[in-house]
Order: sequence, then structure tokens, then C-alpha cells
Amino acid sequence: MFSLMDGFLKNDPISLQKDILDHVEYTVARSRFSFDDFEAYQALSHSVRDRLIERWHDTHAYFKRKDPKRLYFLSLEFLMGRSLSNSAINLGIRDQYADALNQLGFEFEVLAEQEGDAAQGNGGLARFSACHMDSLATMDFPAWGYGLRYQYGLFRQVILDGFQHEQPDYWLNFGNPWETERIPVSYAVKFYGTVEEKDFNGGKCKVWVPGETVEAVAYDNPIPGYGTRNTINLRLWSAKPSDLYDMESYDTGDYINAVINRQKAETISSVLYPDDRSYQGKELRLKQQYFFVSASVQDIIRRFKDSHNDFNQFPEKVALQLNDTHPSLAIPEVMRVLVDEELLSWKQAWDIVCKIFSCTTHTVVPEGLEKIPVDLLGSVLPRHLQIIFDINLSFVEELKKHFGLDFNRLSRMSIVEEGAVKSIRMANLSIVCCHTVNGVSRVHLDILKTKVFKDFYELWPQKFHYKTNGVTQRRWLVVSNPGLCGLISKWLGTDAWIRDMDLLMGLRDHAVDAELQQEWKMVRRINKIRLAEFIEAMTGMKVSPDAMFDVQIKRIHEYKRQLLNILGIIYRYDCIKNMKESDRRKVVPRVCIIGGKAAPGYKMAKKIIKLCHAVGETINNDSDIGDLLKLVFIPDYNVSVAELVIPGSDISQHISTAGHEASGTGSMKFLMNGCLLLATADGATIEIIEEIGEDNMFLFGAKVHEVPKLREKAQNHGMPLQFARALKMVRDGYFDYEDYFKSLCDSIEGGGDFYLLGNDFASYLEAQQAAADKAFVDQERWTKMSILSTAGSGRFSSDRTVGEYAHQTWGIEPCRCPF
Ligand code: 26M
Repeated sequence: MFSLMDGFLKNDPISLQKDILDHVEYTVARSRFSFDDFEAYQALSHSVRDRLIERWHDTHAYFKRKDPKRLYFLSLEFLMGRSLSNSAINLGIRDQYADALNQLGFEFEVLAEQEGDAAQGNGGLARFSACHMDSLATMDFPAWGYGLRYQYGLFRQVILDGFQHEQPDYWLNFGNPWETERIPVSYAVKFYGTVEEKDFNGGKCKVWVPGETVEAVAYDNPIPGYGTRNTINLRLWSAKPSDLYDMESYDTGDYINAVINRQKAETISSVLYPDDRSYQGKELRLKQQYFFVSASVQDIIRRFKDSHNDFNQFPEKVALQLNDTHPSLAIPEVMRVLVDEELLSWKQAWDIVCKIFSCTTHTVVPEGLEKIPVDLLGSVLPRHLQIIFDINLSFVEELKKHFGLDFNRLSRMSIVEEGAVKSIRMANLSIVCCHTVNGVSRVHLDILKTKVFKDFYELWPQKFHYKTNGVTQRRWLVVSNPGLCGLISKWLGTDAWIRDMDLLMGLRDHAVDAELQQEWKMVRRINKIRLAEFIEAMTGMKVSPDAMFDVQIKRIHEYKRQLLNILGIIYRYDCIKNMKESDRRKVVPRVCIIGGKAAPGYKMAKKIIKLCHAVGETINNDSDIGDLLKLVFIPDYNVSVAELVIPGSDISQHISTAGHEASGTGSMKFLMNGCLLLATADGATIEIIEEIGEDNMFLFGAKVHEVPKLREKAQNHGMPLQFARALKMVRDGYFDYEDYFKSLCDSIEGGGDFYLLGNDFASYLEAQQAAADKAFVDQERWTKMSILSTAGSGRFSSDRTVGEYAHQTWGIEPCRCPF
């Protein structure tokens, strides 16, 4: 007897083959006797997608029946990367697909390479969203993700003559098999216009008469959990012209212009803003924020009203998580809908708002906090500005009661910033309205409490918490490093660690086992060979897998100190050049690998990229140096590049000036993959040290509490000699472009060395030479450190982070759909 609960699709190789061929013929519209790798990829992903859809329907039917409290995760950025391998693995049918494909003459891995990255985000914050979606699904939490469906993702980086150029990422060009357009799920989103007061029920009510209306259409992306049937939804909104739009132009007969104007609505979801604070206060960015927030809030309230009729139950059924302040307009939007449309009293609505919102902040510096000019907000969202003013009015009254007439404090804490440009402080709005504000590492919370949000901490200490970031081992080990993954499961005797990372601790018992060490080295070497091949394909450079692969991949930023790395490389180059032949033989050969994008408007970051190329050009072509030192810049760093580079790295650098990296998550991916860390005690690294011990990594540099004093000293003291020498080579044009690099050098020498490169240089070199070079020569010790790194990485799974959020912040429980 056939049962609906079985699902319709079978997963044996014959059924999978038939399924793929059907998609070749009917979805891709190619002959099943003749199709290429890309067409095979398309057919394969549609076949996987069918299976996702089944589980997704079952999951949502189950959630609807059980009606648990749901979490809604709102983020302007999701950096998902590729979906094929991840989905097939999470569904538990990757190997069956590989078999089926083999018989058709294709290789799963080759087809997986055909997929482009979904790069709907910038960096850490956006990967945070992606990892959290994977963990939420895997841990059976009833959750939804909401975001914006950009037509152009993060720009592509193209390097010409060593300079970064940006090109648009038109990622939808070849179609996106992972999404489903939901034409019926669409909402009108209003902008501009005026707010009118109308008589209502013997009182007054506000009516917003918009000047523009845009339609938000849902695109759903299934997110499968690992080892569970649960498959949750990431709903991204796309802007379409509204039917209500611009009727006047039609009436006046200007048909062509009316149609052209309609198309302008689509620009709202056209492009992702690169992470650059100078973009603050831009109208399009504000419209993007409100567009996705308004559609999401309407959708959430519609779903609630489907099965409830009393808004007092709203906080028992709904938790809204704001990823940084970017979606914080959701707060006045919920107030507006509840008061103006659902006709709740202000007090009722406010009580609800105070119970449902929580946020995570990813920022360390106060200058990084988002502000929106009052004039702009008042023009684009006139009703929301009123609501924010009203919230602020009550808040300032509360402040006066608490602190008395301390005007300095009041003006610092007010949601409205007075000044040349009167602005709304989105962080203040979030703190006032959220029940919980989370930092992303322990030291980050300290910085929030003592610096960035000190005033707020003194008022509401109970609101401030931290959940140290984590990353998902499904993508960062299972998908990207199958070799190591198999080895871990073999030695632990189980693959249960894929859902319970603490089990990795079991590897500690085998860290010095000669057999494991041998196998570990072998797997790592294969990954290095794969990376060397990739480097050759991308840059034309041949590098030897015998050398130490020393990697720094992340966004280019002054505080992340890629410049410290490059100056260290220059120093090493200079040393090797001046060495006697007998000493050269003792040098550990190194391949230094740097990758990362600079925000298009960030001049210093772009100069750092050029410097990296200029130094590489000199070193790589110096016959005195040969294979002893190479410097490679990997262009267009993204998620899938990271998946390839991380497993093949020996050492990775996380060398931000202490107190500047809120958490850092790249380090966690390297750690899981058994790559040793060369790092400062900043962000989450401080907690990594506690897990694996100082002996198993290369730690250097000033500590967080030492930085302020050292900064004063840096103004007055000279640089260490080796540092001055490396810098002088840049200044004097050893690598050419001396005029172009002048401001880079000045930022250190003339500018007070804000990021303390000079101060940390000596201990950086020591960590590189005395520790890393020495340890690498002793491969037994190195491999032990590598195994202990993986063994100690369990705490940095996003499963742990999400579990903490669920329990401590959101108040949600797992809701596991039966298989
Ligand atoms: C701002 C204005 C206009 C356009 C874009 C932005 C913007 C976009 C992204 C600003 C910041 C953005 O991301 C910040 C970020 O990624 N922060 C990082 O978050 C990680 C996850 O918590 C942390 O590990 C990093 O330490 C933190 O730098």
C-alpha cells in the first residue's frame, strides 16, 4: 500500500538515474542522449531540489499542525555559497547520486564545480546568517530566514596589473535551480507620501497615504538539516512593479514613460551594497532595508493570524532576531502595523514589541554604527519617523527618571542624534526595543559593556549577553574536506560528530598515534596538492606542496593587518637575500597566500592589494630566492574558494589589532581542518586558546587591555629596526609605485600607527620564525598540534551557538518532523 508519508521519490541508483535523465529532457530541454557537464549539473540539482521540496512541505505541514513558537531570522545578507553538495549530503544521498552519475558517465564532484556561488552578502555577518540557517535546520528548530534577493550579489574582484577592479555579479544569468518563485506570496510595500489624521471610533488614528508602492514577491530557498527530515525556508524578497503603481501617468497617456518608471521599482532589490560605512545614509539602502522588513513583517503577521485571533499570544508564538541593526526598521514597522492597521493601543503594541525582538551586533567601533538622517527617513518613511520619535520621547522620560537631568548622558543615549545632520541612531533604537542584545564573543561583550554601549549597560545590564560565534561543520568539514572527514569518523568509530561536534575531543586520545599521524599527513598532503593545482590554474604560478602554506584570506581591512603580513614577507625576503648559502639550506620554504576583497571605495585597502602584487612580482621573479619564498594573491575570494583553500593550508593568520575583531570566524574553519593558527589574542581567538591551549598555536602581539596605552606610546616612539627597514623598502620604491604607496607608509609612520603594526612586529616575526618555522621542521610535533586543533574545535560549531540562542534568547524548542 502506498502511503503519502513515504514521499513520492525513490533514492535507489536506478530511480535517481531516471530522475536525472527526465530533468535533462523535460526541465533543461536537452536530449537525454547528449548533454554536457553544465546541463547535467542543472538536471542533477533539479533532482535534488525535488527531494528538498518534499521534505520542506512535510516540515511546514508539521510546524503548522504543532504550532510551536517560531523564530524569524531577519538579515540583509546571506552568504550561502554553493548548494548542490551541501544539499545532497544533508539529505544523506550524495553517494547514491555519485553512483547513479558514474553509470551515466559523469562525476558528482565535477558537476558540483559547475555551480556558481550565491554571494548575497559581504563577509562574516553574512556567513553567520548562512551557518545559522544550517544549524537551525539540523537542530529541528521551527525557524524561517528572511532577506533580500539581490539580482547582483557581491561584486566580482578582477585584478589587472595588480589593481583591484570590480565587476557585477549577475549570478542569476544561468538560472537558479535552488529557488522557487511564489507569485501568490506577494505584499505591497509603501514609500514616501504623507501621514494624515482621521477620526476613528471617537478618537484619532493615523493613515499613511503613500507616494509609491512596490510589490515584494517571495522566492523560497529550502534549507535541509543534516540527519533529519526537517527542511526550513529562507524566504528572499524581490521587488516588482505594483499594479497600484503610477496610475496617473497612464491616465495622462504617457504610456512609454509609465512603463519605464514601473521598471524602476525593481532597482530596490537590484544590488547588494559592499560593506563600506561611507555608504551610510543612502536612500536606496534605506529603501532596501524597509522593503525586506515590511514584506517579512506582513508575512509573519499573516501566518500568525492564519491560526490565532488574539495578539496577546503573539510573543508566545513569534521571536524576531535582527542580524545587526540593518533590519531594525522592523521595530517601528511592527508598531505601525499593530497600532495603525490592527488597531491595538500604543501600550499593547509596545508591550508586544518589547517581548519579541532580540538582536546581535557584529560591530566593535562606535563609528561603525548605523545612522539615518532624519530628513531622509521622514521623506521615505514619514509614519516610521513619527513612531521612532514617540518611542524616543518615552525613552528619554525613563532616562530622566533613572539618571536625573544628566544632559550629556541623555544626548548620548537618545535615539535621535542632534547635530549638523540630525540622525536616527539605529543601534540605540535596537537596544531600547530589544529584550536582548548579543555580542559575538566574550571579549566583544566586554567591549560593548565598557565602551560602545557603556551608558546602556549601566541602565539595563540584564539586556547584554554574548554567544560566541560558531561555523557549521557540515559545510566547513563534511562538504569541503571529505578526506579528513572520513578519517575522523574512522578513528572515532562514528560519524555522530557531524551533529555533535564535542565528540571530536575523542581525537585527543590518538594525537600521537603513529598510524593516525601518517594518515592525517596523507590526507592533508592531498589537500595541499589540490590547492597547488588551483593556484596554478588561477595565477599560472607553480608552487611546491612540500613548502609550508601560510594563508590569510578575509576581507581586506586596515585593522585585519594584511599589511603586517606583507611587511613580514618583505623582511623574510630581505633576510633570505642576505643569507650565506649554508644558511639558506636551513630555511623552511614557504608559500604565502593572501586573498580578499576591498570595498570599492576603501582606498587604503585597495593599496594593500596592489602592494601584495608588487611585492609578489619582485619576490616570485627573484632567482636568488627560488622556491624558498613565494607570494600568491588569490583573486575573487569567496565561499567556494575558501572551501578549497582552507583544507590545504598549514598555517593561517588572524592577526587583527587586539580589540578590533568582534569575533572572527575564519579561524574556526581553519581550526576544524587541522590548520595551525598564527594569531593575536582578539575576538573568539581568546576562547580558542582556552580550548586548544597556547602550545598548540602561535600567539603573539599586544593584548586587548594593553592597546590604549601602546597607542599613546606609538605616537612618541620610533619603530623597531627590522620594521623600519621593511617599510623603507616600500617607501624607496624597491617594489616600484613609490608615489602610490606613500599614503600607506604615512598611515603607519606619520599617522601614529593606529593599528600598532610597529609595536607587534617583533613578536610577529618571533611567532613566525622561532615558533612556526621550528615546529614545521618537526613534522611529528606539527601533526600532533594539527590533530589537537581539530580535536579542540567542537565548541566552535554553530550548533552550539544556535542552541544557546534558542535556549537563552529566543525561547524556542525543537520540532522534529517524523521521517
Ligand atoms: C554598512 C553600511 C552600508 C552597507 C553595508 C554595511 C555593512 C555590511 C556588512 C556593514 C557591516 C557588515 O558586516 C560586518 C561584519 O561582517 N562583521 C563581522 O561579523 C562577524 C560575524 O559575527 C565577526 O566574526 C567579525 O569579527 C565581524 O567583523
